[in-house]
Amino acid sequence: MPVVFEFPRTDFAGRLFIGWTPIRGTARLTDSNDPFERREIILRNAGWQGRLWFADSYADEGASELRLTLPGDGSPVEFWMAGELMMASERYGDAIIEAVDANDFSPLGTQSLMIRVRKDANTMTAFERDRFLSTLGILNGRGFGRFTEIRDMHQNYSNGEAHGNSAFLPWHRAFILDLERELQAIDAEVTLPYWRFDAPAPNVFTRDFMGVNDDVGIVQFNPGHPLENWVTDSQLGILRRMVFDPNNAPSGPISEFETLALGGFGNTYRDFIGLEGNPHGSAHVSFRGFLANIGSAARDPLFFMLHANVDRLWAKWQWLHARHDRARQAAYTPPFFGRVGHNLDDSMWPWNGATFPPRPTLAPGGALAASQVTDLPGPQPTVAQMMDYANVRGGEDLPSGGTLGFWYDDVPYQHEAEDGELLG
Ligand SMILES: [Cu+2]
Repeated sequence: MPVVFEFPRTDFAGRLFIGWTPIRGTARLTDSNDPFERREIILRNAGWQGRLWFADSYADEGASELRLTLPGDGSPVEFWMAGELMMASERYGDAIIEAVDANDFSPLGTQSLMIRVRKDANTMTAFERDRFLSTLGILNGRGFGRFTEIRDMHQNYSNGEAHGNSAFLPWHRAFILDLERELQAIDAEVTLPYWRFDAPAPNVFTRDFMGVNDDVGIVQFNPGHPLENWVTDSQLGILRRMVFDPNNAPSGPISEFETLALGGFGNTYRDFIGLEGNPHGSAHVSFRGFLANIGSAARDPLFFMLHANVDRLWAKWQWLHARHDRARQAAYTPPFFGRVGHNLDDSMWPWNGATFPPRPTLAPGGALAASQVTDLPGPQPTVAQMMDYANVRGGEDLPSGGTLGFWYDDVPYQHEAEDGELLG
């Protein structure tokens, strides 16, 4: 094909995964014999699921098509693109950039990719659901897999690092990201779905997804389900009994609207962190079994979907109130007495391996899993590194490497300027 695309960051197999954060790409001509030729092309969507928008500069409003003029000398021409909100991919290659001739629309080149974002577990497709479950089952490996270490990171001894203090949200953001990256190392097309605990999720509490209650409180699955041999702490099965009707939302957790509204927790982090009690804690105790206690909660894979929603609420609150800047007290408030692990520049346990008091005496799991999509936050994340997960403050300085590599299907990307004003 005469038009070739290039992007700063692809995985080991040359695959391109993006989200809502704009990335810079280039297109160039490879077949011209005339260095003074200028060929008009159009970039457009040719996929059947994931949809992109394009722009010729970072600051420009995106559109579903973009006209570019490529010089005959083969030098690359820059453009910007991102996934279109709510139009994410289901699988790799269902989003395609196509370059066509601006005059006769003849095809000149394509690039397949995936717009990979976290989705609502209740509305994800059976295909997405089964891939997610299958990676989870592999990670658990009947109790012999890497999941054991992930589970051990969230124990009673983790309490002072992860709960009841400022870094509750950053710590759990890193924790579920660690799990998601482990899943993606097994299948790069998987993301961690979120369970909206304030809305009915009848498709989640089924025998082919997260299982249903039985009489003794062990979750039941269809035969052959990837989680049917789930083992944690040498015990087979997931102890969970719902105390709500699976066709309704649990009655405890306050709604997303109440969580995010100014009349709810308000627009400062100090107040917003109150969500640790309700809805977060209330969602946990909507069940008996593993989820109801800190020391056992992470034995239930539903934990990670519950926490993906807590994290999504934080992400949405950050977007609503422009709260990604570490320099602003309203975006992050360290604790009064500076408990280590909760200040902006503190590295977080267990990824930092710290075992000196007041940290726990052991640090399971090692470094945070790496990503094919980004170098951030590195093996030993700090509290502050969790804040601007989509690089809304980076602008064009960090075209691809500035994100943590995850997005939520309903949380938009919006550039946040120096003064905290929202742009774009
Ligand atoms: Cu927790």
